[in-house]
Amino acid sequence: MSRPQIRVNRPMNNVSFPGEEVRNFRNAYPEARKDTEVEEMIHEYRIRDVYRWLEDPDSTETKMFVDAQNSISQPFLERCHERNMIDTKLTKLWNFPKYGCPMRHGDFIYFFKNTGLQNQSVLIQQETLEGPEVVFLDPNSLSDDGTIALSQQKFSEDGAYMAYGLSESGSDWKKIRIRKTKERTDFPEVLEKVKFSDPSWTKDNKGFFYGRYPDQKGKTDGSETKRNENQKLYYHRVGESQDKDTLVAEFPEHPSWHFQTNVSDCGKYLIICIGHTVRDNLVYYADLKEGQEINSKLTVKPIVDKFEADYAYITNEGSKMYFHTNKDAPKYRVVIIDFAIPAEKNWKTLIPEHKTDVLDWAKCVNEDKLVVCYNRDVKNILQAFELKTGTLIRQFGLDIGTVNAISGKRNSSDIFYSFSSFLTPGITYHYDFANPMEKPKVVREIALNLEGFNRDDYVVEQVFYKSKDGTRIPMFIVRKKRTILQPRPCLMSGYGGFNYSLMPSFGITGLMFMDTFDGILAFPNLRGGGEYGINWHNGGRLLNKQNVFDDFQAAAKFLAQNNYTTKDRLAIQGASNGGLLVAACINQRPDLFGAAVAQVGVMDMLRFHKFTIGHAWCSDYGNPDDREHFANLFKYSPLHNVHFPLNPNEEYPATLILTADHDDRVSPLHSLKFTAALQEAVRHSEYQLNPILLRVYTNAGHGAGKPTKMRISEVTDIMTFFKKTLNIDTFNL
Ligand code: X99
Repeated sequence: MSRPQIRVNRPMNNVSFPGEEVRNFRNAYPEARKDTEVEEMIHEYRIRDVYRWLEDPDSTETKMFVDAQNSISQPFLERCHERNMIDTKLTKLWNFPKYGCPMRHGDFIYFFKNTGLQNQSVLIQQETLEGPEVVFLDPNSLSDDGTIALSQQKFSEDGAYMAYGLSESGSDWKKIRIRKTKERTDFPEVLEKVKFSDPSWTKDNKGFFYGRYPDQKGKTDGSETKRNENQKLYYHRVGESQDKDTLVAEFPEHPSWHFQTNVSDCGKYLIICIGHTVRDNLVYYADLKEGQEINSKLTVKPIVDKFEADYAYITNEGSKMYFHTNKDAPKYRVVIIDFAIPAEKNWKTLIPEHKTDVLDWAKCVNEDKLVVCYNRDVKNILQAFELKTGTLIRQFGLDIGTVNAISGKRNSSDIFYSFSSFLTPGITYHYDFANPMEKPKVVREIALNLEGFNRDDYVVEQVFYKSKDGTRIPMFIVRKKRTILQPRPCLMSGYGGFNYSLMPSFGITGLMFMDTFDGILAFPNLRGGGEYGINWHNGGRLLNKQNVFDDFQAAAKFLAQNNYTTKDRLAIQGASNGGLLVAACINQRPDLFGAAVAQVGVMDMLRFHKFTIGHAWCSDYGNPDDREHFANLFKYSPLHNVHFPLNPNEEYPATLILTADHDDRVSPLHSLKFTAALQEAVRHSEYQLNPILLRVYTNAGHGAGKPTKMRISEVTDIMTFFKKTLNIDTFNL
């Protein structure tokens, strides 16, 4: 083992403020040791992995690398007079009360509320919508810095108990506790080693099923990189310790399997949806006999035993089970599978696939109604159908935007649903099927009272542009109304993967960018997403993944050609799979972008499957152990495609790479290795004047549950970075 060799050539603390250095950083980057001995033959490729040592998060050398990077990026982002002004404005913009969608459980109504700047939203309990608000669970009281987040909650059928998961420092790991809803006190037990699993209560309110991972050596706090394998299904009884839990199902021959369970609405079945990646699942079930103790393994029977489509349980009438599926329906349908005669030829379609719209989800309420949400050209449509006949009975009017949440129960006639869009932070409606003639009532509207910000000054337009292969790609553009378009600073964000649809949503970051820089926002809906169903996903995954990058690059060209922006004013941003998108695109077309922010990205496409839940992404990326997929991944893997800029067109845009020490979804090693390789590649190029910076946050993870204070500070970093690196002509604070 060679000695740590991190050298910061020119510590930035020497750079004087306020005349700080913005360009020409090449000599400042730390020199990371290249271990030329790590070399392997994979398929017919000889692959060197000189920064393999950065995969160990605990080594002194890795910690020194992170410190050295932060010691450059932090002063860059913090030592400028604009930062404080940006921080002050952002904090002001953020400070308005936010409300979640109310939900009824037992005798109470619950909803999340944030007064404005609270680190974590508080779960409020009420007896009636108009009644007093009682604090039911305040995560802010659980830690000083707001890093303990409430990451899941499931109420028992009678509403007497709430099983809830707490996550620390942004990790995917959860600790489950149970709260009595009347007393607002907890049972003593804490269930550990839980992730990727929602509890499902049995209808006798005595306990719930949940997935647990085996004990592992070393840490289990989210800073470790160990693969998540061998999840098992357990039953927990309220009031007992976790070691008394009953193992109800395990599949040791399939270590990658993970489980989503539902206790059927009638209580007589446990439906187990089994995934091995993040796409396609099997359906198994077990009988739950009334009054019978769950104290041994359940007998599970397969209904769907091939990974070829998605299935999600909606409700059931006896043995007739209603599923949301894309089996033989790329835009999804509602199908009835009778567990008594499960052969596929006996399946009945209740709501057939729509010609153009994607059926996103369906929920059973009022005993006999299905509330169904569609996606039509990246805008949601909400409708109600008869459960018995599949007849459309109602259309809920909605503006252009997204249904973020719905709450309702099969045995209750009313629903709450929340809507938001680019310029609408949130409206919650109440509708009661018992009074079908009454219109949905607005129960809460999040008000934006921002000084100087008038929603009517802005427009949202949807354009359709042609990608490299001629495919028509939708894109939302949000901007100030103007009589003539003039090139403005533009923030373009993308994701393009995992069948996930990037729907219109409200964000303070976007508002801040538009207001402060007189900027515009662009959201292309790239292939690989779910916007047009499974064929849209297929168009941007596996051997088609390059299409996603082509779609993003075509969007940049469209925006410049149509006078929305110019290359030196165009910033791109993406997180997670979107971080991969940004990194791949700056490697492929550095000439199209002025600045780039890649957050928590997947950067080493040859080894992503070896860490935490990475193996589950083979459904989008392909399996590197497969020769053909390996060859494809090698072509775009950000780590393996950095270049030495040979001329000004090959200069990388100003690039900010962000990650966090407790990100156990996408391990920080991806960003660390990519930064080391990228800085090394550009180090001796006279054409690389834009900075390449890495910032590693502490006590933070992939993004979920991040305290408001840290969110604001991260957005401040990003905005400060843009202010210093983009061509910004207006600075309005
Ligand atoms: C995931 O990796 C999801 C992980 N995950 C499960 C859960 O596999 O959160 C699972 C099973 C049961 C309950 C909860 C979970 N995802 C979600 C991908 C993208 C996603 C992800 O986070 F599919 F949308 N990635 C990070 C993909 C590449 C970068």
